[in-house]
Amino acid sequence: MKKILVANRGEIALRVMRTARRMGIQTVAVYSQADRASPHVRFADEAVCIGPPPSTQSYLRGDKIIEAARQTGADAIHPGYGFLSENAAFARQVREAGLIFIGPSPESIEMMGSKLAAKEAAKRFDVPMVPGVEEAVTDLETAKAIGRRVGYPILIKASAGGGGKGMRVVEREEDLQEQMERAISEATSAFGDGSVFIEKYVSSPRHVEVQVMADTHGNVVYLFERECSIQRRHQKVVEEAPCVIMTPDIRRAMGEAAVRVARACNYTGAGTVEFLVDAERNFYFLEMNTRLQVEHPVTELITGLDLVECQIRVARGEELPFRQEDLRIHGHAIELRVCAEDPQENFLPSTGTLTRYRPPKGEYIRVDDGYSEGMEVPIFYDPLLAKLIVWGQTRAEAIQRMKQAIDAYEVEGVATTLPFGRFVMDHPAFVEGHFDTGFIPKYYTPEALREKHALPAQLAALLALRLHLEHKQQLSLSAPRQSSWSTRFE
Ligand code: MV4
Repeated sequence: MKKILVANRGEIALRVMRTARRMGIQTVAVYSQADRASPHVRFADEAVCIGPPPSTQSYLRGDKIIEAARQTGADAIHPGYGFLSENAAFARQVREAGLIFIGPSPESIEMMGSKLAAKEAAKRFDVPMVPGVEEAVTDLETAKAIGRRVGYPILIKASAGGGGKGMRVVEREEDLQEQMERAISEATSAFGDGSVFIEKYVSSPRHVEVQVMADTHGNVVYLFERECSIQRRHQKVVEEAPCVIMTPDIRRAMGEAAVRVARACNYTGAGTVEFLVDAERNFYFLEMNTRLQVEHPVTELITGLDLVECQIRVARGEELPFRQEDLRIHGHAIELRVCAEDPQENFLPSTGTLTRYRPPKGEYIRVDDGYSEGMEVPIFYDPLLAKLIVWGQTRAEAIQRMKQAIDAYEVEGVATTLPFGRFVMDHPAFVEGHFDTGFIPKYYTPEALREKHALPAQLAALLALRLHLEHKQQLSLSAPRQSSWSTRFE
């Protein structure tokens, strides 16, 4: 493998290219007209413009991307995450063009893309599953029978959905018919596939996922777990590794279950197996993501591995250079997604120019970003500006370092999720590790953030007033109001 084309933009394109370069591999960037001046374009050895700003006309155009690979003589394509990364047809076209797709086979992507096929495969490999069914439910009577068997509330999910898309909670049998009809019609119009299935609804679960890595020689290992419960509308905001509620036994059981899911679909490369964990720490398979994930750096910081390097080695046909028993967890890592969104305004995307952009630096701080000062944040793509990742010997140390890093991060021109990250790091429930997927709806309000901001601002105003009064006092010989002010400020 001599030259890799990265079919992505922003921080992940840069992150993949950095590893490729370190491994002595040439890099090719593709970019839309909105990204001409982007760091990923400047960093790459070569770059090809693939179309207008909207991703449907650029980053989602598999044909143009494969053509760019041909033009530049790239022999492999890394899809990053999002865009074409879990598109089985694209993976197949890459292969048919005689190029290497740095990722799993089209067959694995396809199987895990269907949540029903994934459940069926996982079930055969003895992976714990939420009580429910592994086949499409089309008629009301079957649905009622399942509801009675598993008990309400239940959840109707779209087979072609995933990541929270196309889910409906049903509290009582009386609501079942209406919700079924809606779920089927929504799934049909959103995904072109009306298949739905039913699971018992697990209330207040934690979202814990296991990183797996598989080579083409039959070796599959798990690289431990990531806790991703701090989510807002199915968008993760804070991730950490390891997960605080794990015991060595649960970790091994979950890791081995994840490896079985990977084996069930003949997986190769980097993948993530998602689980729900209930209050009794039972875990249940949810779905498998057949790509490198946004939050992979926390796993890198606790294992010491470079997951992109592993992906490239596996894609070259090499054997994984480690076995399960060689792997250990070192310390604790936390990631905050720094998005151009305004936490004061219901996380509305915030676009504009980065008039000031100074990421923090330090031995235990890693910033994966794709922007620099002076750049415009385009409206066309994902609002992720950067990922702020910190490492500590302990979780408490990691939290402390994250707070310092957030405070040192300077961004002006667009609103970001940095203050929200500070809110999470300061929250007693987070600090104590007592949280689940309900954390944000339960604790977060824009007012809570405003109050936190208000206190330092009030103190600064009071201090300024005091200095002003002291100054005035020095100028006048008599100070008639001194006593009343000093009782207030001292
Ligand atoms: C569930 C669930 C409760 N019970 N399944 C949401 C994303 C998709 N991957 C599956 N999801 C859920 N499935 C059962 N049977 C609750 C969720 C869920 C959730 C899961 C992970 C992270 C955040 C979440 C927020 C709300 C609901």
